[in-house]
Amino acid sequence: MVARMANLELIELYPSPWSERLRWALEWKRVPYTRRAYQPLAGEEELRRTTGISTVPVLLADGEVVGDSDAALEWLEAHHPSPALVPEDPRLRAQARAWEIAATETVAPAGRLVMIGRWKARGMQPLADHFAAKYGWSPAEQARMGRLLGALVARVHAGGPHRGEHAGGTGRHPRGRALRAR
Ligand SMILES: N[C@@H](CCC(=O)N[C@@H](CS)C(=O)NCC(=O)O)C(=O)O
Repeated sequence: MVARMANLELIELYPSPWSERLRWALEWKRVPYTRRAYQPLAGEEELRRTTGISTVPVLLADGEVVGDSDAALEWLEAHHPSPALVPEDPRLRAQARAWEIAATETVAPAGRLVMIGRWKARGMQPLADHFAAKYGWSPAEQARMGRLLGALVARVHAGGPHRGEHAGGTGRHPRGRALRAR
C-alpha cells in the first residue's frame, strides 16, 4: 500500500535564508508544497497564536505544525529520505549538522544584526525598531557581528580553493593573496 503524502504548506518570508533553506530542501526532494507569505509585524501575533512559533518558516503538514526550519528539515528527511540531504554515516551526519547549526544559529543571526543596523540608518520604520528589539540589536552588537563576519569571510577566501589549482593552472588568485597578506 502506498502511504498518502501529507499536504504541506510553508509559511515563509521570501528573502529570509531560513525560509530559503526549507524551499531548497523541498525542491531538492521534489516534494509538492504550497506557500503562504508571512508579513513581519502585522502577521506576527496571528502566527504565534496559530502555530506557537514567532518566526518563519513554519511548515504545516495536513494543518499540523511541524516546526521551524530545523524541525521541518528533520521531518522532511524522515518522511522523504530520498534523495538524502545529509550523509548516512553518523560521523559525517554530525559534521553536516554542526555546519548547519553554525550557519543558522550564528552566521545568519549575525548577518541579520548588521542588516537591522542598516535598516535603522535608512529609517525603515517601524520594522527596524521591531526587529532591533526582537533580535537584540545594539550599535555595539552590530559592530561586533560586522567584525566577526568580516574575519570569517576573509578566512574562507584565504583558505578556500584558488582559481587554477583544480584545473592544473597556476594556483595564483589575486584576491586570495591580498587577503592572506593582511
Ligand atoms: N530558528 C528559526 C529561526 C527563524 C528566523 O529567525 N526567522 C526570521 C527570519 S528574518 C523571522 O521569522 N523574521 C520575521 C519576524 O521575526 O517577524 C528557524 O530555524 O526557523
